[in-house]
Amino acid sequence: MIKARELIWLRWLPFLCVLCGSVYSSKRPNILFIMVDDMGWNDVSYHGSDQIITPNLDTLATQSVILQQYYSEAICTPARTALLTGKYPMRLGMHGMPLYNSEDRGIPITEQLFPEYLKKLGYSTHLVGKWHLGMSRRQFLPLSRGYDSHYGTRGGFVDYYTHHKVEGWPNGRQFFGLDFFDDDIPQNEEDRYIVDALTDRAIKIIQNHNESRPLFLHLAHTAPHAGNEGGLLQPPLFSTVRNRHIAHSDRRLYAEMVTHLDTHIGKVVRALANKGILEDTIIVFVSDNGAPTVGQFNNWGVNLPFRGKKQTPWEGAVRVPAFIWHSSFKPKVWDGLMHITDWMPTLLAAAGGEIGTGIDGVNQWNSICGDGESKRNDVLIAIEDSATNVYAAYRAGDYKIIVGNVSGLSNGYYGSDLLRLKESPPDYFPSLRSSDVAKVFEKLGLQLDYDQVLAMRKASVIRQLDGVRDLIPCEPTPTRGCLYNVRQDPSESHNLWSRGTKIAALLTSRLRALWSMQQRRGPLALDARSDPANFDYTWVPWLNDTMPGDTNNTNSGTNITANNIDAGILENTYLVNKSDLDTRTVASVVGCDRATGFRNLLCLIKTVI
Ligand SMILES: *[C@@H]1O[C@H](CO)[C@@H](O)[C@H](O)[C@H]1NC(C)=O
Ligand SMILES: *[C@@H]1O[C@H](CO)[C@@H](O)[C@H](O)[C@H]1NC(C)=O
Ligand SMILES: *[C@@H]1O[C@H](CO)[C@@H](O)[C@H](O)[C@H]1NC(C)=O
Ligand SMILES: *[C@@H]1O[C@H](CO)[C@@H](O)[C@H](O)[C@H]1NC(C)=O
Ligand SMILES: *[C@@H]1O[C@H](CO)[C@@H](O)[C@H](O)[C@H]1NC(C)=O
Ligand SMILES: *[C@@H]1O[C@H](CO)[C@@H](O)[C@H](O)[C@H]1NC(C)=O
Ligand SMILES: [Ca+2]
Repeated sequence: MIKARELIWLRWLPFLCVLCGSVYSSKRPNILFIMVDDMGWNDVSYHGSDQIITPNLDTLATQSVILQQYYSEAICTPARTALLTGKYPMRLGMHGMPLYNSEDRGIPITEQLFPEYLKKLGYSTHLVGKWHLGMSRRQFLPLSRGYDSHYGTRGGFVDYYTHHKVEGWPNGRQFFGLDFFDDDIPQNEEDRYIVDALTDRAIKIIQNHNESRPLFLHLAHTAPHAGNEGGLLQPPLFSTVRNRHIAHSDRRLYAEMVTHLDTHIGKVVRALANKGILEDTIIVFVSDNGAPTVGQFNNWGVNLPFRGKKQTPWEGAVRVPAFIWHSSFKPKVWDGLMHITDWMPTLLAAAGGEIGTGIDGVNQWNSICGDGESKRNDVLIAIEDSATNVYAAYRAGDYKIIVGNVSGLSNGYYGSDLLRLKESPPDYFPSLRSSDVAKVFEKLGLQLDYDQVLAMRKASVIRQLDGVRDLIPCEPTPTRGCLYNVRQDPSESHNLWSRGTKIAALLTSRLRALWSMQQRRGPLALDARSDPANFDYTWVPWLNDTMPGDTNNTNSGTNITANNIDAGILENTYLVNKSDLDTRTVASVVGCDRATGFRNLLCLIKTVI
């Protein structure tokens, strides 16, 4: 007997051929790209946790390709830069500290962004939610960068109810005003909970979509990022409490936000089904970076079993929930290495378009479709060169090094207390069955299969295979880094630096080469002319596109002029040794020494040299 699950694949078979085969048909898929903000690995239930139940996401995820080795950037602006350019943000001076609203900086206007590529393929392109890639000049805004419409916020975060941002400067000054727009029009009268307002707009875009064109809907929720300092946790006020079983009050409020987000993502999927375009829509779900469990703008999200938190070089900052759904996909947990820069070439390939050249992202489409090997061997995880911290992290094959100065960062394990339960959580499978997504799937002939869902869920749990735990977790010093086999040791608790000197040398050398390609950033430059008090308490562009920058740290114009540190701090660190950068090659650093026993690395070298 053919099971329901198989039936739906038969039913959707035509799309399977269109999408996964090399032959491109004239119908381009719709793309719903959902990015949530600051959600950690342990904040969804499909990774195995019974604490915050996310039935809509789990129903989708367990019918998807779950990306188990997916890396994002450690923080908002770099993540969004990488997504929309396909480049490591350090090439564009967009790495490190995220943008202040009052900075005259954005993605260099010489870059062609992902929505611009899609527009050339005929897509109708909409951003609903957060931008955070420049707002000092109109030329930096979404409507100048390939989006037909933008509804939402231009900066890093806002209050969930007033949609205002309070920005604190390092010198103690405060600026505050509305940051919520419908294209150019400030939304002063809008006072709905932000998740609801964004969802409503996303649904309207789907309902009004003219199917003669394919749809790109980029839904960039601001939740569950913290609000302003005075209201970090902002659960929906008038909805039924769903998480009484969580022992810690703050964690419970956070869970209410996540549950609400999950429910509303279900509504968007339902809208696609009602429109009759779900089968022909690719749905991507990702978080932009790991949760800030502690510290500034903490939201009580949890990244365990990963180490660290947002804005660190540890896995907790960059290994985030990620999956891709299409009706033609056979559900699986894909173990291939993937980076956020890969989305642009991958989804452009799915759309039958040009991939773009000179980028760091690689096209993973056929690998994801066909359960193939990853098309990438390595990931540049972080390069931070701010005045206070200089560090970098890099993964090649299964190995990852962290070098530089991480003192002052959060290098531990956070949130185990937050995971405590005081009563039983809702039953898992019935929760999924009653979700919007499950009901929509049922209507289309896909009945959730208990064993299949549990098998997917089990396969997406992170397993710690290396049982050795250092007494004191490694932190890099000026004379040595930390080295981990993150496939065996995803919690980064067993440092291999002294055992694996050749690997460490290889990875350090390649990291140096990458580091030499970075577009350095000048010191933080904030412009008081941005003060919303000058503009009826609204954050608006305060510079004309043609006006020269007040500082040398702007990315406007054709030249990037961020390079105004002469005796830069980098020269003082052991990592950047100019004489090393040019001459060293991979081969000269490490021979193919089979005796080390690190067979995986040897394979890697073979493919790299
Ligand atoms: C959709 O777009 C096509 C082509 O531009 C147009 O002919 C058609 O009238 C549109 N349909 C609706 C419902 O607006
Ligand atoms: C490391 O950074 C901290 C600030 O975060 C600084 O105080 C310290 O001096 C730095 N250490 C080195 C060796 O540069
Ligand atoms: C920018 O240009 C507009 C119209 O061209 C003008 O009205 C406005 O005053 C200019 N703003 C600044 C800050 O120069
Ligand atoms: C920008 O750079 C120029 C030349 O290096 C320098 O004279 C000027 O003071 C800098 N301006 C600012 C605001 O840093
Ligand atoms: C860009 O830099 C080049 C070389 O430094 C200079 O000649 C040119 O005038 C600059 N262009 C702009 C728009 O600043
Ligand atoms: C930099 O490299 C040169 C040549 O390889 C070496 O002599 C020097 O000691 C190195 N400097 C540091 C700080 O490692
Ligand atoms: Ca974020």
